Parts: sequence; structure tokens; C-alpha cells
Amino acid sequence: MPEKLFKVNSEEYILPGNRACQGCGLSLAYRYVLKALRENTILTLPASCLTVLHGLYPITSVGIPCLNCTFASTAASASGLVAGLAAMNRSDITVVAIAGDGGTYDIGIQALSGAAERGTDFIYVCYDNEGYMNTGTQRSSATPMGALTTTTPVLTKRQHKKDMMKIMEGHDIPYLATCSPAFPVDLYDKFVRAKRIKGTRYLQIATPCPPGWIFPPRDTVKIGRLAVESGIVILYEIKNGKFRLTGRSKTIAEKGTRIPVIQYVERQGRFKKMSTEQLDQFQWRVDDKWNECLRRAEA
Ligand SMILES: Cc1ncc(C[n+]2csc(CCOP(=O)(O)OP(=O)(O)O)c2C)c(N)n1
Ligand code: SF4
Repeated sequence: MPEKLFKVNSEEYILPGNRACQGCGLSLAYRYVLKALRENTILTLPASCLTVLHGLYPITSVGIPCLNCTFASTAASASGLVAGLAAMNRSDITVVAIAGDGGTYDIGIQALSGAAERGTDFIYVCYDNEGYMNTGTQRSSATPMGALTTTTPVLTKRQHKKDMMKIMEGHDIPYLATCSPAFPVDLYDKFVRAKRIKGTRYLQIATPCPPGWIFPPRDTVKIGRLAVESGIVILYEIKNGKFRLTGRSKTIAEKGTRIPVIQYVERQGRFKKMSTEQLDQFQWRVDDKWNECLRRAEA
């Protein structure tokens, strides 16, 4: 069934004109993230494609207050904002930290783990474009096996993607969710729900990146859809420990219509040197994760 768009906030918080690339999956997702979070929000973000999208002071393309922090300290700066707002008795404002996968899976993980362990009252968003894109597509621990990057230029990445959702789930936080800009209402609903919950909330958005993944900008939504249709990206949420498949992933699970990963892989230049063995390993890994999610959804 097509997603219903009528219930989405009609305000726009990304103003006309920004410096993201054409077809950027992050900018599509971010538009809906901000619509769901609305005005009473403060953002903090580190160096990344998102700071480029925001623009250079005193000009910005985003209509919500924001702090720029250093690369490793996104969650630490959010903790400071939360403490400052508490000292001012401003419980009406939501603090939102948002960083790329490099800033989350790799360099920012220590501050994020510390803040989550303390139960800091904030939303942490990782937009996962599977590499250090702002500096020219270097490998991160979120890059999938078999992908070419500028730091894995010949043999491709040898390791599987790190399971960051599992790491964050290990912190026993009240809300975790995965989303995709290809399914904006599912994404929007999750951010609306997250905003109503207290404590640390972690949301991860799979954001296709045309120049880094090497596909035409017009295909961003198509690539995002194929990621979900193949089970590479699984849409779910975990609220107070209760796992639930959502949106398109729930439908695929009910109908048994998951497609092979090759249909996703073959459309991206970053996988052009992926070996048959790597493709098999990639498919097995996706199958394992998918079956684990099915078991959890049925439990
Ligand atoms: C301590 C530090 N090291 C390196 C950089 C350079 N740098 C700026 S943005 C960036 C890439 C960020 O990657 P990611 O967090 O995945 O976000 P994306 O660029 O993909 O949006 C890097 C390495 C920096 N700003 N600070
Ligand atoms: S490099 Fe990728 S993530 Fe960064 S602005 Fe361009 S499309 Fe978006």
C-alpha cells in the first residue's frame, strides 16, 4: 500500500538553496527529520556533509538553531546542551545530535556510549552513507564488504559493516529505530515517536549517496528502496526492549517477497570490483540478519 503523506507537517525547515550534492539521500531524509522534530529543537553536529548542507556563518539553509562541534564530540556537546537547558529550567526543548557514520561508528562512539550509558535525555541520529563522504569517500566501519573507496581502492573493503544498532541496543536505551528516506512516512513517524520519549534515543538513517556509491542522482530513492526490498536495510524499532518490524520491511516479511542483494549491488559503481565470493558472503550475512529480525518479530 502506498505511504500516506497527508499527515506530515507542512512547514519547511530546510530553506531554498543548500550545498548538498544533487540527489543527496541525506538532504531528503533531513527534510523529514526536521519536519517531525519541529521548532523547539536544538541541533548539534560535527564536521560532515551535513555541515556543508547547513552552510557557512552567517548564512544557513536550515531554520532550526544549531551548534557546530568537533568531530569526536557530538554526543558530548549534546550532553552539555542538555545540562545547560536543565540549569535554565527549559524542559520544553529537545536536544538532537546528528552525525554521519564516520562521526558515529568510528570517532564519535566513545562520547555516544558515555552519554547513552548515563541515560542523557537526547535524540542521537546517525545518517549512514557508509563512508567519510565529505572528505572524498574514505572507508568507515559502516562501509559494506566489497565496496570501493579511496582508502580501499584496489581490493575493496574486506570486512562486513559494523552492527551499530546492536551496540546501541546493548546500552538498554528506551528507543532505537532504523529508517530510510525512500520511506519518508515511516521515518517521520519514528522521529515523532522518538521526540515524545525521555532518555537516550538512537535513530539510524540509511542515506544513499550518488557520488560516493557511484549511481545517477535520479536513482537515490530507487537505491534506497532496493536496500529495503533486499533486506540490506531492515526497517524496525525497539521500544523499551520490544522489537517490531515496521513499514515496508513488515510487509516484505508477511508476504515473503524479499529480493536478492545482487539487484541492489549491480546498480552501484562502488561494487564493480566485488568478487563472486564477496557477493555470496554479503548475501549470507543479509540473510542471517533478516532471519534474526524475523525471529525477534515473532517472539
Ligand atoms: C578530528 C578530525 N579529523 C578529521 C576531520 C576531517 N573531516 C571532516 S568531515 C570528515 C568526514 C566525515 O565523515 P562522516 O562522519 O561519515 O560524515 P559524511 O562526511 O559522510 O557526511 C572528516 C574526516 C575533522 N574535521 N576532524
Ligand atoms: S557526498 Fe553524498 S552525503 Fe555528501 S552531500 Fe554529496 S550526496 Fe550527500
